[in-house]
Amino acid sequence: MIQQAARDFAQNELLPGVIERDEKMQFPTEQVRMMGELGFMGMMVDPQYGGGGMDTISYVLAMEEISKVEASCSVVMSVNNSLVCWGLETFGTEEQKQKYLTPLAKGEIIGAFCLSEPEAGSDATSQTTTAIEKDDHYLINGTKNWITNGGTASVYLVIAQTNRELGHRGINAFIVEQSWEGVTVGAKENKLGIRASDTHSIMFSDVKVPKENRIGEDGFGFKFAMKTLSGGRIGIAAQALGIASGAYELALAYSKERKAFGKPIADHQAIQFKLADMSTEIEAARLLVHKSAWLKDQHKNYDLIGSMAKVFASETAMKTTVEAVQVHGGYGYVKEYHVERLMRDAKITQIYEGTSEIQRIVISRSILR
Ligand code: COS
Repeated sequence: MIQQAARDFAQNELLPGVIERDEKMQFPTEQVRMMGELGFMGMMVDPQYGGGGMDTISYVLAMEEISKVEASCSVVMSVNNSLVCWGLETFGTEEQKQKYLTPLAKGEIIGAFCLSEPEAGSDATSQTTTAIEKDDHYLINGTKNWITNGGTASVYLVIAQTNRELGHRGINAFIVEQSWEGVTVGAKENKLGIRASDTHSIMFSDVKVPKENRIGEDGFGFKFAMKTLSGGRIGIAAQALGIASGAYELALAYSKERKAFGKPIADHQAIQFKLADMSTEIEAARLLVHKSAWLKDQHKNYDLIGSMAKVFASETAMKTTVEAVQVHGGYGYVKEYHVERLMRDAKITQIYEGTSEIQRIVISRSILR
């Protein structure tokens, strides 16, 4: 039922304007509001905090369907669910959950996760943003880059260095409101893909953050980021899977319609083999995504399989979308046929929430441990 609801929403509400939003870099404001109403913005959050109380399997099913049509929309959903809501529900205080998690889970407001910096993406321990303790508050200074939902979010989870001598054990995570003095939203990035999503740099200048807005114990910030990103990778793997399966479904349908040399191109072995490879890799990616979601639901360790799912699904998305454009020939290169957008959208899944190279580090460390 959840899969069907997400599929209907994507086909009826996302498909009609998706090309225009991509071209104009127009944030899907109305569509994100509807996702909140449908319960897609806080799917796994306990109903007592305004969430859907669903499992991770339900979440990845919905992510796949929405990503088949508009990855710019599913990234908003992924960041809000996997990073912001999960992070707050798992590690936040009761007051933080009442004040911030509840409106976030209902989709009344949107959240963002501020870890990356101009000089620290993969090397996440090298944080230059500082959070200096003063009496009853911290003062935050620094710049965060590539922040998804940067302009639309009301609430940021910000990772910053409090005590440099302690290295990653001196890093903290904070809840910061966009409206607070000293927070500046930089220009919107003009991106290759997921163009309708809202990516900004965020500057913090002497931003006064009350101590009760720190997440977890002093020095917990890096572990907070790592644990949260581990689950985030399942969401992005599901997004990549959706981009791949969306492109494959379009290529399959087109191959039955388009004729060349007197017959549908699906009757030519060159196209048949492409479809065979695409569907096989998508099925393998889906099994990894579902296994990682299932492990999370069983409260088992999902770091390894989540990274495997992310690297495999994102590389499948890239390969599949390139082939889907090829199957479409010249039509694949123009916007009306959707596959060129899916190809551009696929690329980011190999980069954000841990590049493919970072996933390979996590995987190899785990198997060699
Ligand atoms: N869960 C909990 N703790 C974790 C963890 C995880 N998944 N991964 C690492 N940690 C902990 C380690 O246990 C270690 O703590 P202790 O010193 O107390 O044992 C600490 O974090 C530092 O880990 P490590 O020494 O492995 O750090 P490295 O600098 O070698 O970096 C990687 C590890 C590369 C895996 C990490 O920096 C990373 O994931 N980088 C990518 C970040 C990212 O996704 N950026 C994209 C931004 S979001 S769009």
